[in-house]
Amino acid sequence: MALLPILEFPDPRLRKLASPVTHFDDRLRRLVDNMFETMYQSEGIGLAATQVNVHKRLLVLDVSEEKDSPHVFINPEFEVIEEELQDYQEGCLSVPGFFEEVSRPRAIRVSARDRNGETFELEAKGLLAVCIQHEIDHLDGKLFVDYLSPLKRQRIRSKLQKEQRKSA
Ligand code: GNR
Ligand code: NI
Repeated sequence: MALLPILEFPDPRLRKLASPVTHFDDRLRRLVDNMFETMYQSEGIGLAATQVNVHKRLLVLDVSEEKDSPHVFINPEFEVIEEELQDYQEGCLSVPGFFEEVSRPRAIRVSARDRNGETFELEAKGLLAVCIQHEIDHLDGKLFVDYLSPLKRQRIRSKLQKEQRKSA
């Protein structure tokens, strides 16, 4: 297995639209394994392929306390089943060190394929619903900072760019 480098805001590659996965092969399963390893090592609860510069529609997540509930979603789609919004203090491995409140629909129904290409459906609420919506946004080139005011987003951008210049 291998750790994959994570792109950081404002990297323009985070804005790419991911395309559907068409081949459910060993190469895909290796990518999934490497994404899990990268997510757990970074102490994230989710990771979208876009964040590791692979522009395919797949994401991994594990929102459990025990870190024993890995889930893969390939070509995921969702519909809102409860329009009422919930606020959650979101963070992102691609926006390190910043946490801000974002409002999203409370409950969703998701359909996706697993690593073998089998379709499945689930209903999600709470943190799982937040995380799935956050990850699908990544596949569409969207970041949680896009929901913030332009002023907040600009401040985050400047601070991160400064950090990135230091470590480059
Ligand atoms: O690790 C993560 N924590 C988190 C907290 C609140 C809302 C969403 C997230 S997802 C994030 C990992 C990540 O960046 N996934 O794309
Ligand atoms: Ni993220």
